[in-house]
Amino acid sequence: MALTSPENRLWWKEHLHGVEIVWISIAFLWGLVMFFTMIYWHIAGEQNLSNEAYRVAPEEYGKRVEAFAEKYKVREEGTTSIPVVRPPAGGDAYMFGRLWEWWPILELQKGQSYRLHLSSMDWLHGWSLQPANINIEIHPNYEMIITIKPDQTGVFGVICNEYCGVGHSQMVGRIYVVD
Ligand SMILES: [Cu+2]
Repeated sequence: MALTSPENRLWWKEHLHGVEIVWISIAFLWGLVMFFTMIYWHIAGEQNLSNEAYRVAPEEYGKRVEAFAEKYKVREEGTTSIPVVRPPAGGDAYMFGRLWEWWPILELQKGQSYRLHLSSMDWLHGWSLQPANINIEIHPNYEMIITIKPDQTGVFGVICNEYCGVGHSQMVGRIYVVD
């Protein structure tokens, strides 16, 4: 009974029944199978993104994104004059999320790869690229970097998929992919 202390307190020296050994072995081996399946599927199934994460202060990240937008801006769009930024092919692209927008708009070239830096200025947001359905959680103080290579032209939407307040549903960004 569990209410009284066991006779033999050295539980790890207790005799194990054969059937217990079998169950423990099966569970352990199955755990190993699932662990290696995760690694295998990451590579073979291209299921999860390989990303890098670095610590960064939001103010500092914001300055880098603004400098990036300033340098490569090609035009402005909308009533809020949001810059459309065209980073050099093969280079770095930056975007941040904040209450309640994704900034700036990016214009990428099809077939070129980019290191896309993402972070939040204030709160937890979810960077969700549609319709490609690529999803990354965006935290303040962390800079996530994913390598992307757009394989089709078009207009892609970025929505926020982590509820972040009253403006959450209006938190829509954009990425253009051109030839
Ligand atoms: Cu959000």
